[in-house]
Amino acid sequence: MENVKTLGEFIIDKQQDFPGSSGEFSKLLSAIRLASKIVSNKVNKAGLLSYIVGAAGSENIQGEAQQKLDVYANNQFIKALTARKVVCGIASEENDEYIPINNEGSYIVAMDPLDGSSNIDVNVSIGTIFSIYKRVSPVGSDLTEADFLQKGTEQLAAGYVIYGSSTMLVYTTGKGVNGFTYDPGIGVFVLSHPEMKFPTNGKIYSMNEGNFYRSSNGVQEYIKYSQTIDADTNRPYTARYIGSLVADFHRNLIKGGIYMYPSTDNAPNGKLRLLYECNPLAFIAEQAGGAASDGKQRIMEIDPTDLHQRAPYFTGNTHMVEKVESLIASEG
Ligand code: P6P
Repeated sequence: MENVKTLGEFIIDKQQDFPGSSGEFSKLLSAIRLASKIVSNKVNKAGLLSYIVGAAGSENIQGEAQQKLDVYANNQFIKALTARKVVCGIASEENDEYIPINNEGSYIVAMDPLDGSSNIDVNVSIGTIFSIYKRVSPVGSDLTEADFLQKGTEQLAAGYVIYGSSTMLVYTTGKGVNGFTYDPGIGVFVLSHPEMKFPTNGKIYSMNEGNFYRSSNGVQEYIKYSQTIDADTNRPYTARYIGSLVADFHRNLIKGGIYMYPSTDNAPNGKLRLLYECNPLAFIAEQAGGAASDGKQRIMEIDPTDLHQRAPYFTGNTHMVEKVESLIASEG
């Protein structure tokens, strides 16, 4: 294990990036690290533990059947974050209302504890997505919804955990993006992908093309653009869609590409949730030299009005996001 930096060491090294934080922020990231290990352990056994796999018999606010692993992951992250006493409240995809934790805490967490959970039973990679803010209400007071309805530009940190062929934790605190791979043999995340950046040119596009005719003309034009043969601009692009946001985003971050979940005629605001899917991945995308948009504006500039609001979403290489934005703009 010579010359290997663990996530724990990395968090401590970077602590000076948070002047005035007496290690509170490090405690928060350590709680996420712990819960990620616990969830990874269960996800990797999902097929074996019949009590884990399959629907929990309940539904989340979106009316989606909650998988038992959803509920398990949600509980593990809430428990770990509560134990560290630095978090004042949590907004989770799995909870209709925000969860007050500790009025003395300074930090807000918005999370999708297990995104893509419909893929659990078919053994496809799934992920956790998290976003961290400073509360806006005074420490010691009761939380208000305003503490959660902050623009993505106010994020202190954001990241995701991908439970795939290996488990990785990728996060940013606004000073670049770093990826850590979990070594279950010794129970530590080790720095495996320092200073992650999108490759200069992306040529992968990720979208559920079943929505092609439900999408706007600009989006349809972009799909056709991606499929057009033009050697000078590396086209046709390659279509890759896993149907698990974290997996599609992570592949595009490493190989270059764009992920799109546009507005459709049956879902005018798209499917993805602004607070705990779009904004955290947008922070990472921008820190990695990419972009994230709702098709018309920088996604992190959107002023949220609801915990679970959705937004059309385009994220990845800047040249690809800008191209689809220009085609949407020319729709008139
Ligand atoms: P569709 C999973 O439910 C999710 O939120 C993302 O992880 C994924 O990219 C998307 O929805 C898939 O949605 O409509 O293509 O099945």
